[in-house]
Amino acid sequence: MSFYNFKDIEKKWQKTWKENGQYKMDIEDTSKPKYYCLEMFPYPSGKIHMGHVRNYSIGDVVARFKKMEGYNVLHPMGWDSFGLPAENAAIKNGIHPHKWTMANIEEMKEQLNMLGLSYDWDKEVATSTPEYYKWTQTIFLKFLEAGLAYKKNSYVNWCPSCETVLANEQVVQGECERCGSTVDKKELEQWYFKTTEFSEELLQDLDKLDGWPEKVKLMQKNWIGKSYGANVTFKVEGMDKEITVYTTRPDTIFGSTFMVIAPESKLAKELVKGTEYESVVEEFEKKMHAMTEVERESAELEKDGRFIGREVINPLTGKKMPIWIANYVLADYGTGAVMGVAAHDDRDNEFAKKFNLEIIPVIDEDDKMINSGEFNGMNKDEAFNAIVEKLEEIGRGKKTTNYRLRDWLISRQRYWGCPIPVVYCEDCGIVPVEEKDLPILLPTDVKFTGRGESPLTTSETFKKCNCPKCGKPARREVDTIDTFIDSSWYFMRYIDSQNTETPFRKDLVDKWLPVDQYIGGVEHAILHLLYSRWFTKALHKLGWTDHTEPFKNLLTQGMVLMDGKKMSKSKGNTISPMEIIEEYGADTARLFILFAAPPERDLDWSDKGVEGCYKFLNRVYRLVDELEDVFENKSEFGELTKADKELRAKANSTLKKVTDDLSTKFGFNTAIAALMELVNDIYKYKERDDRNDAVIREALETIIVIVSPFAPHLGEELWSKIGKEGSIFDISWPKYDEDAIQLDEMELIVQVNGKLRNKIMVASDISQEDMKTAALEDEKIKDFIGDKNVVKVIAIPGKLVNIVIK
Ligand code: ANZ
Ligand code: ZN
Repeated sequence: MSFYNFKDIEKKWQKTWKENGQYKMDIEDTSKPKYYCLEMFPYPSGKIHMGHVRNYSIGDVVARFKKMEGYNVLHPMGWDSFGLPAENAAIKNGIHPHKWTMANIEEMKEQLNMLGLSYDWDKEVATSTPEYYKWTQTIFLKFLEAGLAYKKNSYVNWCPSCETVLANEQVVQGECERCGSTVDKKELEQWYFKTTEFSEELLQDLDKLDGWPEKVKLMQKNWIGKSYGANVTFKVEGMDKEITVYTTRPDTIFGSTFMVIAPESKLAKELVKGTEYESVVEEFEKKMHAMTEVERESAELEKDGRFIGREVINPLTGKKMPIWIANYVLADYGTGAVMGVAAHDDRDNEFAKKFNLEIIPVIDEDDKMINSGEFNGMNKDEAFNAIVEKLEEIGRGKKTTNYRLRDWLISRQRYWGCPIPVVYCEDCGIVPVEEKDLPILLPTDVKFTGRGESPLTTSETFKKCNCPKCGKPARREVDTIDTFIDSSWYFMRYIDSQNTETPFRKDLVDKWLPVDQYIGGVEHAILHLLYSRWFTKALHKLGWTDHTEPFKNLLTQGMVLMDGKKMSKSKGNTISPMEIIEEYGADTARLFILFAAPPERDLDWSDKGVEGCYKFLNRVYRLVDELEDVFENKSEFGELTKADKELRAKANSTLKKVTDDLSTKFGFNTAIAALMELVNDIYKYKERDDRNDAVIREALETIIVIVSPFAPHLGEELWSKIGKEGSIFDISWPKYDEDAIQLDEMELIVQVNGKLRNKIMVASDISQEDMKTAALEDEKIKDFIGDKNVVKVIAIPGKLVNIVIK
């Protein structure tokens, strides 16, 4: 007799797996179908948290199950290791970011291994290593060459606390996604990726992603924000100038009585140049800088603006319309100018009321056009087309579509990121670094002041260089690349992580993409997933891969909660995975987190639940320990009793259910529940005097196989305990015996007035009462009974039911 010594068991198998190279896989092996199981890689903060445990336990079950199902499974792990925390640690503790990061990676890797995760560490990547970022730079240069990367001057989101610019996606409700500070605006020349190049593909291809949650697709769709409308051109009165507006409602043009434009636009400045309104625009623009884009787009925004002394002429009514600057008009959406229609747009209505501007309704309650000249009486949808046609005819308009999606601002004024491989030369301008000179390494002689420009400006060795084109002294770009770019292609690098010639081999990536199952937090629904999709499309366009979508199936796991609240350091309600592993073992931690809730749902932490899972694993261990002698004889099933048949049916139907739960629906919690039932049944069965060893062997093996993806250390231990050679993870997932399950049922003959009327299937252990009910409720029998009276029902156990009617 022995006991469930999880500490020794887990240590032993982790060591054995490592020594045997258990999880190494050959990416070139084509003898089996491929399966790419990927979990979002972590930022190496140094410690894993429960969210990681959940994410990686889910992935590990999928990877182990798929391998046992016969796939060649790629299951890699790595590190999203550039980013601000390393730099902040450098400022605070004087440790170099590289050193801090590498130490954290070592620590976290050890923790992941303690969870018994089946990663092939030969495929590992860390985005902050020159071996990785060399290729990020190569890709940047390819994008630059193809016009997918460019530099422009614009108003950007600026976090005053992180002292860096942020992409639109990184501004959450007006606040910095990282630190929560209110985001400012700043005019800067910055690098962009042309995300808008693929707006339409990014939208259209969402339809192909059947394996993605609808809510994630909807979030992306809204973020891309396609709208249909027209560009309409207005002449400026008394000036040789035209203004084009974008409108989704050309049908309302007869009701347009004023024009509003973005206060910070070039257009506003041009219109007032040399007039008394110059200072009006200047002052109002300053006011706008204190506001975020989100505030300005919000419906609650109190409308404000200024008349700027000019008028335009409405191309259809010929009426003069005053031009105003207004806080609710954004410079970089549409054309930055709007035709104000006070009667039909809420924002324009509020604005017109406040400043006493004319309000003309042009559509009545029945959606019929009024006050609209030749278009009167038309339905508004008809008028939409008719008016656009008219505008096109007179050369004043054109049908257009617009996207909310903007280009992606990728430069960051930070040290711990991938250097942008370009130099600035007085004579040649922006010059790309030559590919043979990559990687441009991060210098080590920088000062972390925590203030001002990129820390790279403090490195003399870095800044100075020679122009690759003309050889004259030049200056290196000191900004680094947004870390979201590092994580936009890591799933391709895993496939060919040791390649020293190119980022990856095309044939391998073509074979291994798309990722068959991607698993991660829903907080990445827009940023990371959209960027990765864009990257795949961009690389496809450049001929680097045949694929246009990176992730075939996506599972977004729920959060781990504590008393209904998110676990977080600031709330002081975190539970450390290491403590749980110490006290109960990794297998218990994994089992609990997979059992407590379906993966997409939030999960409430419960000490009782953990305790319960621990007890269950103990129970499994004791059961095998007590019965292991049965594996010493090789007896056959022989003549089976009813109890034998029932246990066989239970074992096989459990295997069937678990196979189905794991292969089609991530039913981890229901699979574990079924396993628990089977364990209970064996506990009862083993007390019988007439127990059958072959039946017990079958049931126990089933339990061990089923428990192994969830609790791999215990699965492996029990497998060897019952005398099996080799790893349980090298066997094929067993097939259930359909006949054994059928034994659970029997054919029941149903007679009406002594004549056979139907045969129905019922459980073989059915009671006499249930036999009668089953017969009476059968549809065919009901028809025979019709409206006659049932006088008597006779049940003969194991055989038939006779219904007497009159
Ligand atoms: C006239 C009009 C009448 C409008 C009406 C709407 C309703 P979406 O659907 O989001 O694309 N607009 C255009 N450019 C703008 C900018 N830079 N800043 C703020 N608002 C802008 O919105 C398109 C509508 O938003 C456009 O259609 C325009 O107002 C406004 F009854 O034109 B509409
Ligand atoms: Zn030059």
